[in-house]
Amino acid sequence: MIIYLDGAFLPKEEARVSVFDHGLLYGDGVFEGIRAYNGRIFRLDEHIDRLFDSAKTIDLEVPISKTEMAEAIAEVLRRNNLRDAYIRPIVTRGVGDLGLDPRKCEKPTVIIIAVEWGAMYGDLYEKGLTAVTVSVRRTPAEAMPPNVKSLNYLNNILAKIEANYKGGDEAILFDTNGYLSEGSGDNLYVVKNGVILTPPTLNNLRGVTRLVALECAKELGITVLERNMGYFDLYTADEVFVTGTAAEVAPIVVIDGRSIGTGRPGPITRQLMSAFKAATEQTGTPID
Ligand code: PXG
Repeated sequence: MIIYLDGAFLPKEEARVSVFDHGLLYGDGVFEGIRAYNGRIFRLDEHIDRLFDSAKTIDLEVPISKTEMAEAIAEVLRRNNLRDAYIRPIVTRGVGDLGLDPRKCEKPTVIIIAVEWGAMYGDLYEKGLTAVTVSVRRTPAEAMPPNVKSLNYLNNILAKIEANYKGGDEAILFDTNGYLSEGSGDNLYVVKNGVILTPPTLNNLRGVTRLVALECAKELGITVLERNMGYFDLYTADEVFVTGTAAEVAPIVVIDGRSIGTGRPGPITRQLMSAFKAATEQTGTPID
């Protein structure tokens, strides 16, 4: 396995970062999760834009350009002979001292890891996932904007831990106002009377898959409304599904023990699953 680290392409064993890197010490850094399908990187520009926007928000200057980042990502895939992959670019604040002041960090660390990875939920795409709502709230935008894909994922990890204890495949988080936010690593949608409802993106991550799913819905002639929602909307939905680079489009059929709709993946979710699959097969930035 070849890893990109600060301009070099190194074997996994040699790709090491300092214990004084603020990415490790404070979660001070940003990352992305990108997929490649059949030799093409899916929505590469959108992911790179979001990486740079995340960095901008935390006042972190990415030491390479967007074009160089795109080229480095493609090169990692080429060097590892990967055509279907999950790609993880990371930019940390870099090496500093044991104080949190980022001015002590001279230069950001840039890492790109790529691994072979298929469907995240296996046979659950057919059966549907079980989800549980969790007590931990999504970090409010006025504290740490959920739009920043930062290296501090403890908010999401606490949600995942709670879901694990409660026996759910995925966690559903509310924000501090009691509105639906998102899953631990994916965006959330409710289908009611043929309309797709999804929370506005102030209290969740502006997912790239969300963007694609909404484009697919538009092409299919399905109305999408952004709306603040609560428990009621979730439990009384005809269908619920989540989207993410890792999860892709995944149906949720049980929430907190309640069966959602028919208890089977619904027709609108299924339509979006195939439309999304087609998009991954037909578009993307070629690796070569
Ligand atoms: N919300 C959150 C909090 C995320 O982390 C998404 C939504 C979906 O965004 P995209 O752009 O991927 O459609 C994400 C991204 C995992 C894992 O292991 C998932 C993400 C990131 C890191 C790990 O499930 N999802």
